[in-house]
Amino acid sequence: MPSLWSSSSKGSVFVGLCLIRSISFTLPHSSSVKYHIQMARSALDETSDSGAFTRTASTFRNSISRGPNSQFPAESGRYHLYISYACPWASRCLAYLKIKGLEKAISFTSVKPIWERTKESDEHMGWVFPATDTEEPGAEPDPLNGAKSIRELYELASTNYTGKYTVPVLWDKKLKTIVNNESSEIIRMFNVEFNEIAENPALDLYPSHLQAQIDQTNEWVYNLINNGVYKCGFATKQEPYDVAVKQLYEALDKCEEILGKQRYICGNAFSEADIRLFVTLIRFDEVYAVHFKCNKKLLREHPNLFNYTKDIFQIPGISSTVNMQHIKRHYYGSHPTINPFGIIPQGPNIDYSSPHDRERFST
Ligand SMILES: N[C@@H](CCC(=O)N[C@@H](CS)C(=O)NCC(=O)O)C(=O)O
Repeated sequence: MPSLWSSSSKGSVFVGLCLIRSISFTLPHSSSVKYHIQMARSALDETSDSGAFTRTASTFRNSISRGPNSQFPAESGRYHLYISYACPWASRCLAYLKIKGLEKAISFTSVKPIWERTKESDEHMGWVFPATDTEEPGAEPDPLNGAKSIRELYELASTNYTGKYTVPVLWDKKLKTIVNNESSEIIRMFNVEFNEIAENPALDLYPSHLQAQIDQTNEWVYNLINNGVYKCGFATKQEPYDVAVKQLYEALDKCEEILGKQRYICGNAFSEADIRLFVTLIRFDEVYAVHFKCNKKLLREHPNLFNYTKDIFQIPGISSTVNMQHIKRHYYGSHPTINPFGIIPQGPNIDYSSPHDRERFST
């Protein structure tokens, strides 16, 4: 397979890699479950012939639960969360881990920010661990399996896995497998299933009276904003880019209007929908505006959205989940089809710990 990193043949290589095939397989520890996945080796392969970015679904979809007969019971010390600080999906899991007070119950490790070769025998580029504690501030060697890459963890969990090697990965130390690699499900587990051991069990970010509203908000926020910025950035033709940008800015305008009337996106109570929106907003001006060509209007030109982002950043525990060095180095350094020389823009270095005006709303 030709290398995506070969600058002399970028265009044709990219088109050549846009082959997505289907495959069915069974994972260990879930004998009755057949997984049907779309083969794509990285996000860079997820562009169709029309030039539009289409994300493939996550594969490992087991649940940790409090139930007595659970295959994956909510035990302290049993699970490990593998993340990249760069990744918005992994960061929302880490945000939950922090605000629910699960740090003693669930350990976590971040990989290095810039994708590297994961094997000598092929060209795949992906998340890798540093060799030592000091090599990369914020990242650590894999403490459980001594894996060199996230890919190795997927290969330990399943011998015939051929999908993407994504973070987050929720790992079971006892069964030595991946419980779940879908962040929207991991955060729901963290919200309630560990309440007997969480330091903050009373915090419910998906309360029953708000569930319908949160689900409905998540739907458009995911499609138009969280994934919307990727649709802008990974489009390989003008038209899908134009469509994605239009939809993104309509959705941001909608948020700006909602946040002019209430403190949070689903009312005056902080909820799951806020964490899901926040992880994209915090990356917006530093990365997406430049790297993904979302520059029609900056986040800091939306007064309500900008102050809202600061408000959430200042919730205890959240700022520690934002490592802007990792975020910038990852995006600008890992997508050679978008930024072939890996130059990292110097600005804008926004201080999200500065005062905001969101206390004007009652909570
Ligand atoms: N559906 C997944 C998406 C995770 C995802 O796309 N992670 C990206 C990083 S932001 C990744 O690991 N990509 C690896 C690759 O594309 O090879 C989730 O929300 O958990």
